Amino acid sequence: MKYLILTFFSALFIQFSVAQNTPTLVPYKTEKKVLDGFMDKRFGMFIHWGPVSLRGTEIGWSRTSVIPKAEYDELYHDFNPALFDADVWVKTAKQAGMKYITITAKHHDGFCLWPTKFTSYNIMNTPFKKDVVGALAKACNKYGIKLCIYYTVLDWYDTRYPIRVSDSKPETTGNMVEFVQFMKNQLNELVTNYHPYMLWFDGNWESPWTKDMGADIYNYLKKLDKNVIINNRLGKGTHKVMTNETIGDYATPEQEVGEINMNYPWESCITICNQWAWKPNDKMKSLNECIQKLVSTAAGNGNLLFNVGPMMDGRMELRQVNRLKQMGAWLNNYGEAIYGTKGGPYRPNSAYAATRKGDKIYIHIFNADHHQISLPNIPNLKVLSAHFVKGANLAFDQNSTNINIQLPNQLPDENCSVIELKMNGNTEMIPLIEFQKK
Ligand code: FHN
Repeated sequence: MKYLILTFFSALFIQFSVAQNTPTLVPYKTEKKVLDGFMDKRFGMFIHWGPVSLRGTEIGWSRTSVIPKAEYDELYHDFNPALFDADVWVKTAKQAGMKYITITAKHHDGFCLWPTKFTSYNIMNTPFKKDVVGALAKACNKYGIKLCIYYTVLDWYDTRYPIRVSDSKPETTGNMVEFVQFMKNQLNELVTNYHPYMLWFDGNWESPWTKDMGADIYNYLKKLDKNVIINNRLGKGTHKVMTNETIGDYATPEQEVGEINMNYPWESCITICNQWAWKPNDKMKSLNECIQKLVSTAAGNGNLLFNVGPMMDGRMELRQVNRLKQMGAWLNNYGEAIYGTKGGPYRPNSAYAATRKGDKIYIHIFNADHHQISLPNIPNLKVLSAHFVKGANLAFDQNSTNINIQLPNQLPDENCSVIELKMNGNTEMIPLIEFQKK
């Protein structure tokens, strides 16, 4: 009954907004406790995959610019990733310390990795003939990893969407009313059949898409599942932060660590190599860079969605799997300083970063060129102890201006050592402080 009343007033609210010719706002937002649970996870796997892996060029973007459109759109006839094993992918994410997986169910090229009833351009019409999204959903459930789905707004394949190639003039043959209904039909399939924890929208920057369409889709999804988390790419404008053009629950800086922000949730999406989809011999980030991206994101109070691009045969590259295993080994030691923490109280910089949880502050050391760390003092809180996480106690002193911690010649971790400061009170409300690097 309660839900019926809410739906009635939501519809009335939307009716009123449209009648007033004002943008339709979203009457229902995802609950804070659901978003807090998402932010506690801190680390997820992004997967960009599709028939384009047969060529090793960028998904969506290489259609026309690198591979002639007609040729790109026929690749699915040869797509047969016989070595695809959803359990292996999910176990790889789990071993890396990742808590959720986001798969490109449909990218800008319009190809669908699930047996959708609403276009024949899908995985069931390839030699592979298996439901990739369904297999991942099953494996995620088996291994306790959250399944999330990437779904692009812009679809350069489906002629109901007016734009055929990025930056080209919209075709008059397009029909956005029909296209939005097509989106709703597919999103209903995805939410009803796979119950994703989060939906990662993309492609909202082209002219046919409007903020009102985004609000309509957001409201539609909230009626299907009030707890599904939705990123900020259903509205218009920047992804980097939340603005009044935003429709969605959290901000999505891309290929960079977002600015520290204690006011609303955000997640940086970054590639382990350079390309989103698999590219032979692509340059892969060093372990040091991978760990520092993860730490700096958590220290900024955000999540890291770290992208891998599986190969045409369904395997992830061994070098990428091994890099992720190394990240998992680091998290086995220092995960308590990442998962379930808040960013700060010190603003991250190139030498140090900080996270906090209850009466603990974690100081992450990227490079310490001295045998002492000197932190600005935190008024009204006293340091009770200092030690490396899972390691040796450290000498420290505290005065009205500084907390000084003595460091050994040899730090425990060459990429990022972590110190736990136990304080005599809760640390989570301390206002942000600049580090001072001596
Ligand atoms: O165009 C896409 C790109 O291919 C990739 O999917 C990234 C991931 O966030 N999003 C868009 C670029 O902003």
